[in-house]
Formats: sequence, C-alpha cells, structure tokens
Amino acid sequence: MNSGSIEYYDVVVIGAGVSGMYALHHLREMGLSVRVYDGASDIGGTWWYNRYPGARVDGPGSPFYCYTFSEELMQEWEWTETQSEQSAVLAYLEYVADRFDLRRDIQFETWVKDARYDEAAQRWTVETHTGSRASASFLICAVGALSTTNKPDIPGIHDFAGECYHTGLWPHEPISFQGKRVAVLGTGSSGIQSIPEIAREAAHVTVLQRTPQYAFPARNRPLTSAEMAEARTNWDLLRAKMHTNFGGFPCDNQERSALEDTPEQREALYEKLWQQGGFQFFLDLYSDIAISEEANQSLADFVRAKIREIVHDPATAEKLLPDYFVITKRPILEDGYFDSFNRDNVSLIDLREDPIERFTTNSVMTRSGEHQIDMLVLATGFDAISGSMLRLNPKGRGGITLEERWQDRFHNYLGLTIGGFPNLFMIHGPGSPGVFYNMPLGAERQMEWIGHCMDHLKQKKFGAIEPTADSEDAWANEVSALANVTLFPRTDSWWTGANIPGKPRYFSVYLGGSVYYQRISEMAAKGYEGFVFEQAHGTDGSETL
Ligand code: N01
Repeated sequence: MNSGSIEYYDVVVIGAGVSGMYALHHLREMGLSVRVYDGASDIGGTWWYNRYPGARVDGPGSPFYCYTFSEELMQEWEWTETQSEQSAVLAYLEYVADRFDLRRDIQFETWVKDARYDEAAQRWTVETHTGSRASASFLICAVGALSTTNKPDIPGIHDFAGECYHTGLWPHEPISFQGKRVAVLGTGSSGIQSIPEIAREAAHVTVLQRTPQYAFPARNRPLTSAEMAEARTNWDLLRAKMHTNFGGFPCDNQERSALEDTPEQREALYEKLWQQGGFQFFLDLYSDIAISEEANQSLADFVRAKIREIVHDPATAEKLLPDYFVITKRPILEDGYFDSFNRDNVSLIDLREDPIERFTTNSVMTRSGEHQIDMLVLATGFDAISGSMLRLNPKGRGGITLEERWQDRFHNYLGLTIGGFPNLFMIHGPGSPGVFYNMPLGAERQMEWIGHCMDHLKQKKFGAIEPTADSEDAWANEVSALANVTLFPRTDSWWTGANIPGKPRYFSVYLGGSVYYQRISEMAAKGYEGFVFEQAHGTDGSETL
C-alpha cells in the first residue's frame, strides 16, 4: 500500500470508537482496504475517555446497548448489570476488537490534522500530526457526537493551581479525593453520576450548578442469568424489535396520550415508573410528554415533588428544582445525587443567583464569597453533535472548509453527507437520529447504508457522490419540522447548541427515530435521490474501488 510518503486505501475512517470499529469491520467484510486513525492509545472512543467515577451506561442499558451484527457476539458476551459501568462497556469493546482482529488496521495515538478533497483524483488525502499521509476514495468521519470537550472560559480558570480534570478526559491513573475540597462545575449526566461518588471520599464537595436538572432513579441492578439467557434465546425476535422501535431498543412504542388519563392515573403511572427506575421510565411514558405542554407539566410537577421529598433542607431543594419542560434536556439517571445534598460534606451554589466571578490559585470566588478548593472537576460536557466534525474541519471542493460551510447551520443531507464534500460520510452527525437512537445499532445501520452507496458507485463506475443544495435544504426542513412539533427546541441544551457560545442555535437531531432508516433506504432505492454523481476520472496509479 505504501507509495513514497503516501499510503493508499479504499477508505480512511477517523475514530476508533463504537462507530469506527464497526465501520472497519463492515468495510473489511466488503473486501475494501481500510485505515482507521484515532488519537487515543486504544479502541473505545467515548468509553475510552470518559472514566470519571460513576460513569456508566445511562440509556436503556445492557444487554441491548451493543452491536447486533454478530449473533455469536451476543451469545458469547456476558453483561452483568442493567446499566453497565464504563469499564464493562470498554471490556466488551476490547473483546470485539480482539474477536474481529480490528486493531491491525487501526493507527492509535494519531491525530488527523488535515483532511482535504482532491477534485482531480476524486480522493481524500489525510495528514496526521506526525506528518504521515494517506489517500482514500472515501472518508468516513466516526468522530463521535460527544467527544469534543467543552472547557468554559471563566476568568482565572487557568490560574487555578490545584488538580483539575474534565469528566470527558478523565486520567487513567486512580484519582484520590481523600481529604480534598472538590468543586464540581456542571450538573449534567457526568456531574450527576460523579458527585455522589466523589462525595463518599472527599472532605467537601461544592456543587456549582447553572441549571437544575430533572433526574430519575437509575436503580441499577445485576442482570440475572435468566435475563441474559432469555435475551440470547430470543435474540432474533429482539433484534427485529430493535429495528422497528423508535429508539432502537427491544420494547413497544407507546401510543397513549397523558391526557387520556386522569391526574390520579397519571400519578400512579409515574410512581410505578419511578419505583421501577432505569431508562425504561422514558420508554414506558406517555407518547406526548415531549409534545403537549399539559402532559409535560404533569410529569415535571411529579419530579419536582420527588426532589422536595428527597432533599431535607427546603432551601437547597428549592435551588435544585428545574423550571423548564421535563426531558427537553437529555434525561438523566441518578444514583444518590439528590441524596448527596443531605450529607454534611456537600453544598450547593446556584450560579444563577450567585455567579462565579473568578477562579484563583486555590479557590472559586462567587458573588457571595470565596470557596477554598483543592480540586476542580469540570463536568461541563461537550461541543456535541457537530463539534468533532468542526474540530476536524475537512476541506472540500475548491478548498472550502467545513467551518465556512457550517457557519450558519450544519448543512447536510440525510445526516450522512455534505454538499461540497464528495465521498465524505458522517456517522451520528447532525441531521441523523444520533444521540436519540441506540448508538451502536445506529452506527451499524448508517454504515450499512454507506456500504451500499459505495457499491452503487462501483457498479455505475462513478468516482464521486455528493448531495445537491436543494436536497440539503429539504432535509433541513424535514429535521426542523420534526423538532418543531415537540417541546425540545424550546429549552436550552446541548441538543440545541446552547451550551457553546457562538454555536448556531437550532435542534439538529433527526427526531423521527427508526423512520430515519426507512427514509434513507427509500432515497437509495430511488437511485440515491437528492445526490449528484460524477463519472470516475480514471486511475491515478493508486488502487481504486
Ligand atoms: O454534559 P452536559 P455531560 N458555567 O452538557 C454546565 C452523555 N453521557 O457530560 O445546563 C457553568 O449534559 C451545564 O449547565 P447548563 C449523555 O447523553 C452519557 O454531563 O448548560 N456551568 C451542565 O450542567 C449526556 O447528556 C453517559 O446550564 C456550565 C453541565 O455543565 C451527554 O453525554 C455519561 C458551563 C454540562 O452538562 C453530556 O453529559 C455521561 C459554564 N460555563 C454523559 N458550561 C453515559 O451513558 C457548561 N456548564 C455513560
């Protein structure tokens, strides 16, 4: 493959997380040559980086947060908890990497610093931070929807001389909180998972909260051998159900409106789901919680009452009460978070009434005074969905950068392709269901579409594919129309880009769930409607498809 200082492949994949790993496997099965690059020193992506205390699957959970492409894998792997901890998910991914011999085509500790489309050659050239270069017919960006960390620019933050860690870039060596005064900035999933763990050890934890959160009981528990056996025995059926379920999990889609029930019936359902816990709460909810203000209000009131019940000090409980539509920020599962505020060593600062003025070498100063700290934990989340694509900033036709193309919105077609960037495909990018769908399954389904598309090009002797501007606009309208019938766009969240100053503010996720996969299949079946093709320009001495 080596020709001078450049290596030639059919496909370059950027990212060796859940999506990139499957992309590699699938493309190799198609007989293509593939090189994967990842900045980390091993596979796992988000599961490699997010090692903060308390990190676990906070979705519908095991055993269905997994790949589905291999029946053997399902039969062989033993999940032990309903919400697997980070180390268990990583162990699973390591097993997959070994089982399918993935690492031999992955170059670790390698950042792609440039990716550029060569119009004459109809190929992408990528350059890594070491100066090595590779050329490929296709570029697959499996760069992660939640991997570019958000590090807020707060006065004095760089002066802080104590230990400072971001939950999304947690060190690999053990971190001790023993005897330390720790401030945690941020109360999203990562903050809410880590605060109870840190509080168990630390001398004191100061929680710096900008927006209170609705959080629901995780009630993580061991998976019984009977549950694992049932999942294995019924795998075909369950897998088929995952394909039709809205979010990609083996459960029934709910169709009942909250408004069909009396307030007492609603309360009884919420109580039952609260006691049951886990992500199933959201899957068994009424269908219109995120659509009808009245339905939403009924659940919001229920959760606020629960917070008041759990937190003993009424003034602290008041500060913890969210005042926006419930579940319009990513729903959070908690295990002892609200209860942490009943401990003597945990205090809460509501940044809306007592904002941070600055950090010093050993403290955080808020309007009301100075709080001495030894450690700062930034649980401040990610430049989500589009951030990692923009960090890569590929250059398309005429050298246009993605940053230029995406200045006003994240133009794309089918959440997979971008006009002006031929032969580039995204997995879990803007315009796809991404974080609203079972992510390993979503990656498989998008990758299968991409594989078919590559086959189509080969059969037709096309050298390049890209979407038209009209199809991008139509897709943007479809994405917005789906979002606008819900309450989601009405709350500031990382889903709407509101957490990152200057980011285009709109809901960029495709909210149609599994319908998305029908839509992209339809477009393919109609001869890739909405795309333009270019004949292959002929060979340039390199291998082509
Ligand atoms: O990040 P977040 P996360 N000053 O963006 C606050 C997935 N995940 O890492 O709400 C002060 O949710 C910010 O405040 P606000 C999951 O999908 C999965 O917790 O913007 N505060 C918020 O409280 C999740 O949703 C798992 O006002 C600032 C917090 O920081 C997603 O990742 C585990 C601030 C950030 O919360 C992201 O979760 C964990 C500032 N300048 C996460 N900037 C698993 O499944 C931000 N904040 C294992």
